[in-house]
Amino acid sequence: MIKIDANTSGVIHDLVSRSSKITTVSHTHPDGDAVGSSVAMACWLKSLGKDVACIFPDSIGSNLEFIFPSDIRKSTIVCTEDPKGAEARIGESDLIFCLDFNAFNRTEGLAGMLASSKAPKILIDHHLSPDAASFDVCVSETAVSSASELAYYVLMTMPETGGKASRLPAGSAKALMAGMTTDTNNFANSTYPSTLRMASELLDAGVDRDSIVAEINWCYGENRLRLIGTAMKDLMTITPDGVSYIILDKATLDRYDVREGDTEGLVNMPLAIRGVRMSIMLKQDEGYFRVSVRSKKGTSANTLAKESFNGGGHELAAGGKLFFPKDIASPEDAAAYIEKVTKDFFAR
Ligand SMILES: [Mn+2]
Repeated sequence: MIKIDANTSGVIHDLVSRSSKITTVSHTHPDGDAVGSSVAMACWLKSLGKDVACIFPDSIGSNLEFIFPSDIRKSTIVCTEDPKGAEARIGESDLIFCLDFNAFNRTEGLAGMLASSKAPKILIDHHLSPDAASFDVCVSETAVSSASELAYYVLMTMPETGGKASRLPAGSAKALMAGMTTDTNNFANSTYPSTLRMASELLDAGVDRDSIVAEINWCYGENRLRLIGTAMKDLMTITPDGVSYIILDKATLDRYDVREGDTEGLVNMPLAIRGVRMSIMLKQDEGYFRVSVRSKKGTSANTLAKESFNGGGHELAAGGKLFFPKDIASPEDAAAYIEKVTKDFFAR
């Protein structure tokens, strides 16, 4: 069961009380949990009268826009769109909340700005091996569903809520439920007793879960389903070790006009096959593939992502990058690379 110790909670509350310009930062390619935990903290800080901004390294999928109240969206900066704005904001912040990532390099373009910022930094995260030295306060737990869940329990220890979800600003309550729901795939994975308790308390406090689930699941364009059809029928390969892999190259991404968020969840689908132990998806970008790895219990997605894809994350859900020409000579070599590294991985 999660327990935010009183000392940590007191330090966080003191830092917040002493600060007026407070900024949240989350990871590159923000997912529902990155946005949910950021918006939840921002709404709470705003309710305390703070000057708040959320910063994300790059663009937010249109499917996640529903999480933002309009005032928070207005004070949100996307670094790739406004790097100077992001730098200025980080420079003038007197406190920074770092949400849903474990090391500055997960924020790409923001990493240097965070490293040179003198502001105290509070980490709230659920990934393995946080780079604790970079943060002044570390709230890091891996046995939770999401950063949103941890943020919820941090907020519950604040005197303003007194442990009552009904005292959260409505925007925080909704964002926390949304972030937890996306990171658990609607309670399909990494669901703990504390996760269900949080969900129950938020429901009791009046959060409209049905509309959140509808926003998450029913918000895609036709292109996404057409892409999934092609991916499953023509692009999925399954190796003798039970590794499924799908490579979305540039031509495929262009043909289906794939935008941020369109491939969400696709990597989980091959795990539905009984004999598949691990699923890998590659998505081509400039000079590298974005890599997602998922696995079933007993197989470590984190280890493979760390060893072979310059990444890491959670035991059963991790990510990374495969660079060309550094790791493979050209994009066409990706399939052979996956076959080789997974064969070696399962051979030991
Ligand atoms: Mn997360």
